[in-house]
Amino acid sequence: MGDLAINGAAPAFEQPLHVGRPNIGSRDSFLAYAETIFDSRWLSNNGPMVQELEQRVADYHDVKHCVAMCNGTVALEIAIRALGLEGEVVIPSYTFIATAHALHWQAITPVFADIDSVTHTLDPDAVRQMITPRTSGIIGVHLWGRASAVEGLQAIADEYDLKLMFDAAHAFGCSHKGQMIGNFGACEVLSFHATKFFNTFEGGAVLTNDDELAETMRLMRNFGFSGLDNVIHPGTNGKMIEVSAAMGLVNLDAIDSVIDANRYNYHVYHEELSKLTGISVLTFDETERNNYQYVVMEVGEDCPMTRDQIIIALHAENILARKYFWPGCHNMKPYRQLYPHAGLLLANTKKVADRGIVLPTGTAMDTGRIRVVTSIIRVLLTDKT
Ligand code: T4K
Repeated sequence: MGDLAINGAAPAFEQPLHVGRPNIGSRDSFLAYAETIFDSRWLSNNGPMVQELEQRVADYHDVKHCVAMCNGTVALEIAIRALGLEGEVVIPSYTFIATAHALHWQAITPVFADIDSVTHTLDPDAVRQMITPRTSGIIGVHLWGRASAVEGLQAIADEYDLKLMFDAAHAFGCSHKGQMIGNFGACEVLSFHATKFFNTFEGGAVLTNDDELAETMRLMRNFGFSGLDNVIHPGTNGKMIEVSAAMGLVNLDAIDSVIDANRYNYHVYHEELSKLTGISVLTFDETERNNYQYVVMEVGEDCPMTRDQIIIALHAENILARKYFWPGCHNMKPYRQLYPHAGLLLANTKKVADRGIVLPTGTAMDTGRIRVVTSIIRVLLTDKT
């Protein structure tokens, strides 16, 4: 086909379409908050805006505590430490590298268990296989905002006396069986990175109903200080700054419209792409609350093109689709060298990581652009059949 950029035509889009283009609420409100920050000269250290954001995020998730942090990775590290994880912790390999690094960084061994190829989240039976006398915990990841097998993982944690926590970086505003994320396991960790549908520039938080755990994490994120000159706990600097909290407050005000845009985009993609054979779009349980922030297309075995061929063709059109979280953490350094045989037990991880394509969505997209993206995919696939 001569009208495709891979065949020499001009790209469909002059400017690149990114996955993870930030959603930004009212600029005027943000600038007003910034004036308040400057006037008050209160920039960091658990300021009033951080406290307000924590209260609102906790209320939003119907959970007792939200402990805001400077990013999701530090939030993971602090939660892992506050829970007293050590030795080995079972996690999926099919996740963002931060889940594994947050453990390795603290000399804890991430043990990769396989996922379910339909849900893309940890398969409890695979987790069970990986438990040893050194195992202290499990970290489930609510990938794409779809809840992990919460009950299955909790049952294993109870049986083996393990700590269970969740990496909920994708799951802000999502629910499981009618209950908001934040209420499962000992605690759940959110990311507010710029590319997440709810952002604070950089940021993250831990949600928990455990008073003691929340208090420990509050100490840990502020060097262990309890009042002036009084350090009562080991700690680090995990504090969120006021300007980040201000961005969070502004983006919380806009959250319903962002979710509406994401939901609408997802439905347009789903409707258009489900007409094609060889590919499918990952669905969400419409009876739950979803943020629809990731639109994930899966390339089936009957697809006339490989996933990588489709990605190359889309990139040529300036559609910067992504192959998150290929090739799996176990295939990245240092884990590839440390555990060279990990892949032997990760067949579903490989299968899923090799066929996923994440498409641009969010408020930077609209129906017109999405229809161009889907028609390019249609032409690509039809041309090959
Ligand atoms: N656990 C899970 C399951 C996670 O997915 C993540 C983060 C974490 C833990 C850790 O949370 P944080 O410590 O990050 O809070 C992104 C993000 O950097 C990362 O936060 C996120 N997961 C991951 C899934 O995606 P990349 O590889 O997409 O690259 P990045 O950040 O360069 O952004 C992608 C594209 O977005 C850029 O090409 C352009 C666009 N973009 C990006 C930024 C930052 C913008 O248009 N504006 C921007 O400001 O990693």
